Amino acid sequence: MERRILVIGALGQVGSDLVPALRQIYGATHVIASDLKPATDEAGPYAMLDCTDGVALDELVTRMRVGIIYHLAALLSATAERMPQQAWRLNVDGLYTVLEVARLHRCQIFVPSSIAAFGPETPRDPTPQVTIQRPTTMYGISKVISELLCSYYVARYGLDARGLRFPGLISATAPPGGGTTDYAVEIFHAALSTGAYTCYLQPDTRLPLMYMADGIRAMLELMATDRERLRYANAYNIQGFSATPAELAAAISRRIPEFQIDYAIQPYRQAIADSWPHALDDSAARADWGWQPHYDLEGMVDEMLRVIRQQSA
Ligand code: AKB
Repeated sequence: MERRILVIGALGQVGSDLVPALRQIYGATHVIASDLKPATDEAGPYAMLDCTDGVALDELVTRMRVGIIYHLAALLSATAERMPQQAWRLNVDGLYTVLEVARLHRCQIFVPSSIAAFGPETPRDPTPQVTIQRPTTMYGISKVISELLCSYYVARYGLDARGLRFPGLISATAPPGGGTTDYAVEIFHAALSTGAYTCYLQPDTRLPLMYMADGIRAMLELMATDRERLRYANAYNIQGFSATPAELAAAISRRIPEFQIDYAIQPYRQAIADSWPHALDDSAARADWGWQPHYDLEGMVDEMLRVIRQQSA
């Protein structure tokens, strides 16, 4: 029997889109979803799991013959700033536990990084693949540690660890929860339900963003690429497009003319966004494994409105 795929943090924003995509490709029984909470559907095998519990994880990987792990469990930037101790425990201790199990069972592993791995001293327009990384948030610090720890396991143990520096991901499937880029998802639901949205970032705050379908495809493509081709296996810059809240609102207004946006700035989230890149240079990903986004701002807005309308029909 072929070794199976385990998704840790399967009920989160990325996992909610990744698990169905993996099940479509590899078959439902080959993809085990896991999270802290009970299962929300019966579409395939599911395990309740706290990824900081190494014994439980080891038992699951052994019993289910897991060969590939997507480790998505993490507190996002805004929540991590409110609860830095919990963020360290999940984002750093949790990753260490998962890497150890991956090492012992020789699993291939995907670990997402983020634009948060950069800080105010990083060149931001665009941010190069290799550059200064001195983030000022607990989430960002945990992402730099995660990149370095994965590199260590690759160099020291030959582990096949891979990852992407994700921009703000936009999806209609599941809400992000606790990030700085959550506005880019909330705005669509608000536009279609009340016709108005109050944004917590300044209208001119430019950030790299990506439609989730591109993010899922990027993960699958990276994991399928020959290892020898990957110069930066566990931390590739990728982005779909860059936009400000005002540009996003204008794109929505072109389709929903009555849509209104106003701004009530949350200083802590604004400070996080101000320390992040405006755009990422993703030329290394394009050169090494053929990365190419399919959705620009307009394509993403069309798709988000179409999918949310379909969900509520
Ligand atoms: C967040 O806003 O914290 C995340 C991220 C950019 O990693 N969406």
